Amino acid sequence: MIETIASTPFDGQKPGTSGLRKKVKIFQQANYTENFIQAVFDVVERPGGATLVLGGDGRFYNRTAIQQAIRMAAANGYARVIVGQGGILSTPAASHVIRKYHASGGLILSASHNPGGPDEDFGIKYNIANGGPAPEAITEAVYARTRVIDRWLTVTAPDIDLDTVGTVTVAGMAVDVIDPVADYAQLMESLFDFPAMRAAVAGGFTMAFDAMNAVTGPYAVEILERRLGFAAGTVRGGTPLEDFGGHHPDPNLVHAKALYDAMMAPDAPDFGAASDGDGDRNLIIGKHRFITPSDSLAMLAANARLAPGYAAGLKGIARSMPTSAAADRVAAALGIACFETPTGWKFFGTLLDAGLATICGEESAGTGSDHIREKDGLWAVLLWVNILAVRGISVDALARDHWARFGRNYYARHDYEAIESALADALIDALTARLPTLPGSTFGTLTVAGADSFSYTDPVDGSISANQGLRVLFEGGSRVVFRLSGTGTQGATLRVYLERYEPADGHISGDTAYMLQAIVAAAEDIAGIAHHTGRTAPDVVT
Ligand code: VG1
Ligand code: CO
Repeated sequence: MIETIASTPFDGQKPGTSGLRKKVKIFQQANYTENFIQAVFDVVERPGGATLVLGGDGRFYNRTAIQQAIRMAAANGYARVIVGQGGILSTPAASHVIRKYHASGGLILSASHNPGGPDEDFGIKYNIANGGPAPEAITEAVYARTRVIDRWLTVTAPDIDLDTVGTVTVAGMAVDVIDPVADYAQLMESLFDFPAMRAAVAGGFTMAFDAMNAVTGPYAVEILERRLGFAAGTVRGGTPLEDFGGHHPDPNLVHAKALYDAMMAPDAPDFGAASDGDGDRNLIIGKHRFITPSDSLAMLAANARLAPGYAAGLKGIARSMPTSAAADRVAAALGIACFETPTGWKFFGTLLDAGLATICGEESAGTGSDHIREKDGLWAVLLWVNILAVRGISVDALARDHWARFGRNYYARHDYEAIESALADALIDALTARLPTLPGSTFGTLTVAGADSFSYTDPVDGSISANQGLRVLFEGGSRVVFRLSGTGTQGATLRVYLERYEPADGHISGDTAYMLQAIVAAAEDIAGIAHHTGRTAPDVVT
């Protein structure tokens, strides 16, 4: 029997860059999680007899939210729910399962790279039938609905056994508990040259993979250790924990420092990688060579044909605006289009669906392709291993070869976290006002060629997204970008993206921090970060 529970709206249920993210304590308030899920069910399109995919990154509150979502799905007329065993589905696996089983959409319970646990973060996002994050038109409609919602629907039913694979019935709705790894592993086998990779491993190619006690552990153990034959122990932090062992499951040089140190040690393995809370990000570090995510996108695109799934070549490349222009140079050399989108994977969906782009990437360690509609951490790792196995060279040699051909985009991101929102807004407002005066002015040796607030018109559906970051472009291809994060749960986070281009015949083997010094100084002069925020150094440099 369907029950209607009276409720009243909560403020602030506005999805950000990737779904609704808040402290667990906020989600635990009576009706809070239910209001948001009901708002999704109230606005999303679905045919009669629709299937919903459900899974999360296993963080604290995952199981509670999943049990409640199952009852609510039954009350809202879904015919079937597909849920990962233990309530687990990595974000890329969820995207694949939505597509494979022709679901009308899915709820992914994750706050991705944010920390987890009773005092940390939780998140919910909705993905549409193509497997990708709901576009802005839908997230806006969900938000509008949360502001007037007055009830949510459920059924009286006990929690299901999430740990046993099989089908159960909840108030007449079928719930399939599936192995979260099997479909995904099969997809990876269809894209990559597993025999070549197995041969490389058998020939002594070694690797360290840090799953950061997040969702990718079981996927990585199955694919890397069982199917490719990497030694037991190749996967570190392979057990998903509700609090990620107290760490931020964010694969960058700060939070994956242990992996970085191991890769810089004299006895480092050939290849190192890590993934984030929900498995959609990747960090790539070769023996004694860190690869920036922007470079990784460019290098993967340049070599993708070496993997069977991409042997026919790429249709196009897409990158988010703050991501370096390294991929643009590869696209130009390949004679294919390169698209520049706002931050967030939801902007790649239309390009992938229309067949305009094959590979996409973001500077924040997200890379993926048209095999699904999310970024995919393990996919990027496997494409790297596939390329290295076929070419038979080291990461360092591949990088040097790439820069010698395309030039090098030195790159770093400086994050200033938990700034008081009013101060961050004042900085952005002042800088926005200053933009028109910047072209032609000089900062040290740098001359401003152009400055604007990035606005994007989707080439497929014509939708416009304005205010997506402030860009200051210097002569010669260097630049600095400023934007505020849309995933944080505390105050504002200012992201400053720094990029310096050196042509192939320029200084391509420099130290990144040294090569970016002039851009860092210009960024401070242009934006007045210390003046506005009182901060004289970033909290995180990646
Ligand atoms: C950040 C990254 C962005 C990424 C988003 C979601 O957003 O910058 O590139 O798409 O996180 O990634 P923001 O608004 O905080 O800069 V994940 O792995 O959290 O789903
Ligand atoms: Co993520």
